[in-house]
Amino acid sequence: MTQPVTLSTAGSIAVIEINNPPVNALSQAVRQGLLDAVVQADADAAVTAIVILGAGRSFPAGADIKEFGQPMQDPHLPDVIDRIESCSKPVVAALHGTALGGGFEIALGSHYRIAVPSARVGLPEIHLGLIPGAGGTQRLPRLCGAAMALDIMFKGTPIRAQDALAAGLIDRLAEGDLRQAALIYAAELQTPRRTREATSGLADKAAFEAALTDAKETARSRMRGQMAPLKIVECLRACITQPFADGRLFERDCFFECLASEQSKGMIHAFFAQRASAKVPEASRAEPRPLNRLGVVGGGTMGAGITVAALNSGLPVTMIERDHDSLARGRANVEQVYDRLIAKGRMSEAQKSDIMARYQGSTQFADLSEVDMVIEAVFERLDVKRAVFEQLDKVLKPDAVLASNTSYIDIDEISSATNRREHVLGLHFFSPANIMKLLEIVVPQSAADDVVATGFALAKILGKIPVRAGNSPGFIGNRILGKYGDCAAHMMEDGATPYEIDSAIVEFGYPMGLHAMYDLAGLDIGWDNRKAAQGKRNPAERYVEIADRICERGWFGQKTGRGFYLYPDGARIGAPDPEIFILIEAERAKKSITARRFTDEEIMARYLAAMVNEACEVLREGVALKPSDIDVTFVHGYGFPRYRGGPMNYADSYGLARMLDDIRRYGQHDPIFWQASPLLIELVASGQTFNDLNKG
Ligand code: 3H9
Repeated sequence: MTQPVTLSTAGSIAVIEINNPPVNALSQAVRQGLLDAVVQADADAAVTAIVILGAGRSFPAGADIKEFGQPMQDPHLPDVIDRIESCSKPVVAALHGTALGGGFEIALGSHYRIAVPSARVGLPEIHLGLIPGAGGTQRLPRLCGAAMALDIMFKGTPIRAQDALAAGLIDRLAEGDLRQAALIYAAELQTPRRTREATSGLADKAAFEAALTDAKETARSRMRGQMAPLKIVECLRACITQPFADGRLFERDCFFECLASEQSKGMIHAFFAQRASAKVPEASRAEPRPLNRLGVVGGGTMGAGITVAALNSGLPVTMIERDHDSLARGRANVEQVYDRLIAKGRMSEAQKSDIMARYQGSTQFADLSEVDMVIEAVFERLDVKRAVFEQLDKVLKPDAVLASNTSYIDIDEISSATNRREHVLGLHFFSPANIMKLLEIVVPQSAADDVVATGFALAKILGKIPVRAGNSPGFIGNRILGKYGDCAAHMMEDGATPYEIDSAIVEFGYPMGLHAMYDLAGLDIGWDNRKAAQGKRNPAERYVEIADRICERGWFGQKTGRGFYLYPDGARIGAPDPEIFILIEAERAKKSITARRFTDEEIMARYLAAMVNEACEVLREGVALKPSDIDVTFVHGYGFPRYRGGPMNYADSYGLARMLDDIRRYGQHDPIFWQASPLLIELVASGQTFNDLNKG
């Protein structure tokens, strides 16, 4: 078995190489190997300096997240890093790939840092509900001050080597071979330089304090409800008020407090769930087809958003519209995205031109004859989509993949318009398609394995988070949304105001409430669907007409200045509308409902029970393959708080038996709506959790 850490020498320089693929995570074996190597090199009289580097694609990308949740084993990373910093000989960290978390903390504990220009460094622990726990909160501010350190730790986004150099976080960029450059650098160095003794970042105490005050405010407002940001602020306060050793101990306590929290467990679950969602049976059975050129049919909001996403990732795109005017509008929709970036100073005209050079527009389907994949993004109506697919069938090359961007429509009904059903799949992009990360990849029965694999390959190219969904109405996300949306409507008719419901949802951790979200998306979309379903609904099922009454008035949400909320003068945040109360009261009166009060707790218990119960049905029918795919869908597409891991992870922590009891209790008044899913009943009977199902 290869050793995870090796020690060799190049002349008088000791080279410690970490080799733990794929990302050199700092497992127990790596920590032990690193410690042993450092002690040995430090004691070796023939060694004048030490270089630490990572084999393969990266310097360590952090602690081994898989070890979290198990008892911590010696040696602890902070102690290993302290030992590195205490070395009597200069230690150089040579960085490439992504030096993140504990990996970057090793670099900060080393005496000098050199990096290849493509390297990125950062402290992303906040995305796992954690704080940097191996000295990062104490060493980083000593080098670059509080404002930048807080920015790095709060955003958690890696920064480029060039920016790290400018901020004094690394000392040199390596030209050419990193190992060679690090050896040359190490040979020049005479004495250790310990970050724990650095003072430049602490010099301006007033600026440090001001940055802490700002960060506290950000933590309380924009990162509301999360524990890690406030802990980071506390650690930085310790950094400026206490000696290094005490600050380090304080950081350690805070780290373990975060690690033990439900928030961190939820976020770590979300991390692995996201990676698991890309692993689907079809992709393990077949290679994706080549994807060098994309076609997009339709230049409206979705088509333009998809085009931008593809252009940004380097793919050339041919956009098809039915006539020259529509095509001009489609191109304008694409250009508008870039023009906004230019106006904000985030893009240059030259960059826009480079990107737009990959764009081609046409009114002729025949111009798609060379593309590898086409995404149809026309109006959400089956007949319109079928007509497009008939055209595509005539012009595309034989192995091209045909995809329909739809949020509801049956992909089988679309694919049957072609003579190549096995080449067709669904892609449900979320709006704005160039921003939202989630992509539901809808797999109809007839789809060939390599077509599905190509859908997942496209997601990777576009930087999207893919989730495999079966071809059932609403797929995973919108189907479940439909159910808890109905549950919210029931509560509204029974006595809760839309504003109380939204406030409970926001309090739970969502960025916005359901009704604010409806207003943003446009109430007319749901209204059209409801009108289309008229006559097909089970008359015994409860139907709440409040939203219909709102739409009948032409109040379609933000775009009309009025929906569930009022948006005076184009306001983006809505204000409660007194007329909505009157309208709701009239609906209650029609059904002789006496309004009752709902606590936030009851609102969320019902809302989440409706969500999870329907999610169980989605699982039982195989529309989602595993509970964690549902978590990914709701965290990345529907605003479910990431620190709760997703609805299924949340249900596990709430207790499935307790949730089933809730559902049965609600069902006493509305047995049709609240039918407990057989899967939930089975799980409770067998004492299993959703997480057990994830493990397979
Ligand atoms: C920390 O460091 C705490 C310290 O402050 C204090 C400690 C005391 N551990 O994402 P990918 C796996 S907290 C274990 O698909 P990419 C990942 O699951 C940590 N495994 O590749 C996947 O496995 P599989 C702070 C890890 O190229 C495979 O590697 N660090 C870890 O798109 C490939 O990953 C972070 O939070 C890990 N740390 O992106 C960094 N990282 O193939 C987290 C990855 O079985 N990692 N794996 O599915 C990342 O952000 C990305 O993985 C990275 C590569 C950018 C590195």
